Amino acid sequence: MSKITGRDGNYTRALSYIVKFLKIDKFLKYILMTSLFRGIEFENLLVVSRTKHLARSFMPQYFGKLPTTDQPWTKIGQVQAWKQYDRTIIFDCGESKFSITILAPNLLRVRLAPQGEFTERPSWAVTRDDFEWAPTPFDVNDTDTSVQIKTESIHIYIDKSTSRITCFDLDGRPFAQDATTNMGWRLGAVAGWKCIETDEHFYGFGERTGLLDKRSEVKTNWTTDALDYGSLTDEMYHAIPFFIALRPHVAYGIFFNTTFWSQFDIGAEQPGVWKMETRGRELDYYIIYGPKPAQILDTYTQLTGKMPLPPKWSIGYHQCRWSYESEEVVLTLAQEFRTRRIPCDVIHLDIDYMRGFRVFTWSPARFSNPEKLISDLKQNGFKTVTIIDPGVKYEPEANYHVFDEGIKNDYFVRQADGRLFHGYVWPDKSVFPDFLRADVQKWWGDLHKSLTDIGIAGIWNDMNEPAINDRPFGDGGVHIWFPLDAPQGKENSTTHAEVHNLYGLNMAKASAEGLIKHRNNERSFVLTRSGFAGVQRYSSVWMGDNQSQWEHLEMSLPMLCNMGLSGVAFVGCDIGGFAANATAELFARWMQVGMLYPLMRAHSAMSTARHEPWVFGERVENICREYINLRYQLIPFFYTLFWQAATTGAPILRPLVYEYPNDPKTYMLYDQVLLGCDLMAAPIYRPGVEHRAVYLPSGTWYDWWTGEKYVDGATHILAHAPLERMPLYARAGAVIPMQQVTQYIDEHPLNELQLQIFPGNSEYTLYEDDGNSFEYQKDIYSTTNISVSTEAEQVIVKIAPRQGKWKPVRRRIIVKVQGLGEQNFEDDGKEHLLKFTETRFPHH
Ligand code: MIG
Repeated sequence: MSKITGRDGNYTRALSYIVKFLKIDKFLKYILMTSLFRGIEFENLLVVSRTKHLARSFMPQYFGKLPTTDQPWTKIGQVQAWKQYDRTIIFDCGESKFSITILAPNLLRVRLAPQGEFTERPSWAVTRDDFEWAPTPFDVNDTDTSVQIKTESIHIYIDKSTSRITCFDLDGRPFAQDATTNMGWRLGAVAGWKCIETDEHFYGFGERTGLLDKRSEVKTNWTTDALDYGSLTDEMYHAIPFFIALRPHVAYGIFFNTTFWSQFDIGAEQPGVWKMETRGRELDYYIIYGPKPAQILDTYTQLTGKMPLPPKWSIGYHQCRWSYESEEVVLTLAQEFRTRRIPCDVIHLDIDYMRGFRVFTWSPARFSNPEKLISDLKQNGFKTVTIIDPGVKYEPEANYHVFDEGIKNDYFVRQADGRLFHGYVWPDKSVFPDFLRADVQKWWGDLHKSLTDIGIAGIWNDMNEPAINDRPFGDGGVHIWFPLDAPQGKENSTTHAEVHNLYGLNMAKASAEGLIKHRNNERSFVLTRSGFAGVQRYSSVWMGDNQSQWEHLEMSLPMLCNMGLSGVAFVGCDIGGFAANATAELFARWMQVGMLYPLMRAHSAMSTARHEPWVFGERVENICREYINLRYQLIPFFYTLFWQAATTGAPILRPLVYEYPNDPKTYMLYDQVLLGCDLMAAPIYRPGVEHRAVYLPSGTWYDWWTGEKYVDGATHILAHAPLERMPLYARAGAVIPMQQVTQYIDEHPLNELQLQIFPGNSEYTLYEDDGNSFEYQKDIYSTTNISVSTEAEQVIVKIAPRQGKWKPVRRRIIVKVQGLGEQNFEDDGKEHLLKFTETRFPHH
């Protein structure tokens, strides 16, 4: 153990600076500071207090590098023998064994059993067992020094003397190459190490603050209430142990199949090496080859599941606040939207609608007739979403049905010694359902009937990391979680250490399944704060408690892009910022950016100023209206993107690197985003800024607002963006389906569909269905292929016959070609070929 002495110049100063900003209590900070300067052994100090955890969670980049007294790793030995069993090859390395299973031409699973025994592991996040993958051909060759496996798309090389695994693409470029230390274990942990190639960049990692590329950072997977997060925060609400590594022409994904505490170190400990470590018993990970990011996500979402199509109304604008605290307040709010002609579909009710924060109850004083409220809102075109937290008020003999039923059936988490676990959350002393259990999930899902019976259309799950205090709220105290040895589950029983990361996921699952069951053939909306890999199967997610600060607006785009690159497409941040007060300018800019979020919800915290679109005066109100209107016009475009996400796992909001993976200029580009592949935004996220550089990747682009054409990109332009303007561009060939502005989705049948087209060459598929029922799962949907081709002065738009069983109402299709005018026809579902030329429609 090395000492960090007070005389050690810069290093100490750097550390003290870090300590200064740690979120720990003042006393600990004082001890840390003084010890630093006295040269006390740092590690001992960390062990003394809970600071160890906090230090790691707040300053991983720095503290990850501190010398520790951890045991050395035992490295895997050489391959002594190997044997193939169907699609799995098992390598015998003395005491330990590892295996490689070929699941698809671009997908393999690697497992290491340090003690030589592969245990039957429940598959918590992976929806497809190994045997469920279609058979795929591959060859295995044995030489003196290596075993070589070839699939249709990759080669895998296993060096016998070191057991190192290296993959190659068909052009012989290596990827996912084991480092010199390749696999190892020590008491309570297993790990794997691989090389970082020159110019390799790292994306995904689930919910992460900071910018886009995570090289040189440490990312821990442990669901946490990340209150007051900033760009250096490590653990977040969601834990998704998945990332994509990318360089020109080569990209692969790694899904680390462990629900235990785990961590990626992307070159922080050793530049040139990335590491994955878990406190689980086995190393178990999947390598997914691209090379296109789209291919990686498609395969990754075959592993962890695709999202279902949400109801169309949930793609509209959501208004939320902690709290709209009474019926009157909610009704006035709803009326404001309609009077001011600002579209809105959803109103969220935060914790104050409940009676003393008891889940599945209503405050009789403030919400005396929820059924009437919800039906009034419904008449006015609003859907109501209520928050539900996991903590159940500990309240014996008080006729609180949720507590009584839970106790009677022993549904709540207990400690290892059998005593009921309790902690403190909003309802004060509380107990917590064991969502790992199928019977608890069902019970919880059924509790939602009391809400769906009165018309609740969606559920918002909060605090499900779970966030728990050791003392009543307001009494100070610290965050705790269930004891790590607390038993959980029934069929697959284990301890909290293994399934901590799954608590939010399983709560969201219970909510989603309850809603499906109790809302007859209507799709519902679920929103969860915490989740794990695969959360997209059950719920949308938001990035928790952000702040009304420019930095948080800026960070929102890379955060959401990395979520999208982690298989979770239906994501959003609180527009305007949750904590603190937005300025008028910040709010206007945030609404512009918010229009791009797949989940467009504004929210603000208790004791902040109100943040509705109209509170900042007329100018900002007009801006909000304009951008919310644009969102509503773009609903057919967004809905088609949701369908793409549901069928292929593609993100809705994409960083440019997703579409241009061979263009290194996109690798760090976090402040421009694509919706699908056709619309690109370059928002303003700084105060007082009216101009910004915009990178136009190769190809031709059009300014959305002025129609100005930029021929052959891969260049920067300077965009002018006064407060009313968010720079927006369309790719040549883009087909953007749009509709009339309505005040809410399904306000009235739409007798027009507009196709906004930009000259170029491309193919587009429009997806449509009723937007609300599950009939689409019975093939009641339609797709329309539209192709655009441009030659000299002429643009030809071919709308192919509509495919599928869903039929729109009577409508006209208006085709507008940028700069060349418009034509329209009655939508008869048949083929239409339209020609646009300069001469017929002169430029204006
Ligand atoms: O302890 O329900 O992130 O969106 O408004 C705070 C009150 C609990 C945290 C959520 C936030 C919500 C708030 N909740």
